[in-house]
Formats: sequence, C-alpha cells, structure tokens
Amino acid sequence: MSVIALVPAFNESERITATVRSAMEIAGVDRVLVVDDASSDDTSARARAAGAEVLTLPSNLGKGAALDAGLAYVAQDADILLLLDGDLAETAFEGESLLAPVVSGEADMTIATFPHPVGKAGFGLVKGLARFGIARLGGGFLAEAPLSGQRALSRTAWTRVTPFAFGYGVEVALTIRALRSGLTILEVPTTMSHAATGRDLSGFMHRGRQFAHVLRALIRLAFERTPTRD
Ligand SMILES: Nc1nc2c(ncn2[C@@H]2O[C@H](COP(=O)(O)OP(=O)(O)O)[C@@H](O)[C@H]2O)c(=O)[nH]1
Ligand SMILES: [Mg+2]
Repeated sequence: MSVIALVPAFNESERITATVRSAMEIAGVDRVLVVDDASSDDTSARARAAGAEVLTLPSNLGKGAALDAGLAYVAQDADILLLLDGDLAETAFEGESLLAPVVSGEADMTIATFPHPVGKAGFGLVKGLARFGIARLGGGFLAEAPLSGQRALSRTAWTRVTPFAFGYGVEVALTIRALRSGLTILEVPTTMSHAATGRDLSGFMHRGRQFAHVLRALIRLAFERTPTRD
C-alpha cells in the first residue's frame, strides 16, 4: 500500500527542511512531494536538499490548486494521501498517528487536532465560520479542528472529495464532501504545532484571506450536488 505525503509550501524556507525530514521518517510513507507554489525564497531548494520530490509551480496559484497539481503528479501511484502543511517542522512526524486508522479501514479520512495555543493567536472567527459551515452543510458534524490541513485519506476518500477547493477553502470542502459521501471521519489528537500567525497586520490579512476562501468554499458547497452513496 503506497502512502504519499503531499506538502503544500509557500515561502516556508525556515521550516521546510525539518518538515520534510520528519515526514520522511514516518513509518509507511513512501514518497514526500513538496508543492512549492512559486515561493520567492529557497523553499524548493531546501525541500530537495532534505530529500523530498519537489514540484515548483511557475506562479502562485494558492493552496488548493497546488494540492491539485501535486495530486495529479502522484495519483497513479497513491493509495493513501497524507496531507501535511509545510510549516509543521519536526512535528510533521506526528502525521504517523493519522495513518493507522486509514490503513486499518477504521476511517476513510483522519484529521489531526492541535493543542489549544497558549497565547491567543486570532479571535477564532475563521474557525467559527468553518465549524458552523461544516455542521450546517455536513449533517451536524461538529469539527474540533475544522481548518486542520493535516489529514490522511484513503484512495476511496480522495477520489470522492477532490479536486481541492480554492486556496484556504480546502479543509472545509474536504470535510463536507466526505460527510456527504458517507465516509467515516476520525479526528486524532496530536501535539503538532505550526507557524501560527499573531495579532499583527500580516496575521489579520492572513485570516482575512482565509475567511474569504472558507466562505467562498461554503457558498459553492451549498449549491454542489450531493454525491449519491453506494
Ligand atoms: N502551495 C501553496 N501552499 C500554500 C499557499 N499558501 C499557504 N500555503 C501552505 O499551506 C499551509 C498552510 O498555510 P498557512 O499559511 O500556514 O495557514 P494556516 O496554518 O491555516 O494559518 C502551509 O504549509 C503553507 O506553506 C499557497 O499559495 N500555495
Ligand atoms: Mg500554518
């Protein structure tokens, strides 16, 4: 059974080396593919030096399109997809705990939950919108980590829930489509951490963009035909 880690990365020069090395150490992971979305730093070079395969996109297309490009690149060879953000650094290793329930068939998609941040990172608006949207459009499912991009998906799951949604709408769309397809989702507690944004201008801009992308995904999903269960 082939497990391929897909790592979207945009200007992750500081953390990508540790992320790649840690992902490669996960038992069962066969390939690690970093999709560098036209970073202006040396993310691609560092990812390659750390041992990953690297797909470098010619212009910045956003997280969802980058994941689509990565998936197209590995689809023939992939049974289980392990999605790991590029900014997890050493904690990417905890992606290991996402695999077992999918390998055993206990779950079609696992999602890593993170410990609550010590200092308040944001105001929880994006998370609140994502959680509300998933509950509303996904039959009442209350997601502990609605925005977590750290997931493992069986082949059945990823063929049903892709293509990925635009930008940062990826996660809510994965969860809602999985629920609508009757797939089993399991949230797995981890102690992963990432480069959380703070309450400065770039943090607000980042969350504003995320909010817009999540809302866009929810509006599209509200009109998307629900796949029939088989
Ligand atoms: N390929 C690609 N990855 C992106 C882009 N924007 C963010 N990412 C990556 O997606 C992951 C999550 O983004 P991040 O900014 O950390 O968002 P957050 O963790 O949800 O606050 C990280 O690995 C980023 O490097 C993008 O435009 N393209
Ligand atoms: Mg992050």
